[in-house]
Amino acid sequence: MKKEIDGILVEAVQGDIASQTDIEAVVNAANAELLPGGGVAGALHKAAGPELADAGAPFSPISPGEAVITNAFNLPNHYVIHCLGPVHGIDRPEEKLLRDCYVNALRKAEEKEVKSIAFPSISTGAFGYPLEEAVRTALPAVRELLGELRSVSHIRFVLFSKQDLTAYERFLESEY
Ligand code: AR6
Repeated sequence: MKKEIDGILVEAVQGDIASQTDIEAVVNAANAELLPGGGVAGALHKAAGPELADAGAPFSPISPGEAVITNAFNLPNHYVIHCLGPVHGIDRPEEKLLRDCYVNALRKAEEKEVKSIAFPSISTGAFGYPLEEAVRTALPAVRELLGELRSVSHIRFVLFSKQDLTAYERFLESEY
């Protein structure tokens, strides 16, 4: 589904974050070392090639809530914005740390004058954050920044499963 808010296109789709050919910056649900892993990080590093880990090395390790930006190498995008989400039940305060990921990723995108950005559902895989709770943090965090964005005019949430997409769509329809 798509919505236009404050002149910004906000959409949620089901898909693979490594295949967003029309998007300038993709967000990685990274590990602290900015190395290949499973899930989103695995898919992005595999598609980008080994240069992505080399580009992340000078920033490593990053802290929960932090975002750093690198080139995207063989991905069909210009940039990867690497965010370390909180591990559910361990990194606290987890809601703030998850929120920081989205806010800091958008700030990095604005610094590079990025026009379009795609987010995966940070922390809701290996890091165990319940999807419904993550939706109620991620979507308001982005919503509150929309009015401040000068460069970003297209925000896409890329969900791996139909069930996750439905949760995003419900929130976008009723609360946005
Ligand atoms: N495209 C879009 N979404 C995906 C993809 C994909 N290719 N693959 C998985 N998802 P996760 P986290 C969904 O585990 O919880 C890594 O090993 C997945 O179903 O990628 O932040 C890193 O190295 C889930 O809904 O990220 C870290 O150690 C969501 O993306 C750790 O996992 C996030 O799942 C980060 O864990």
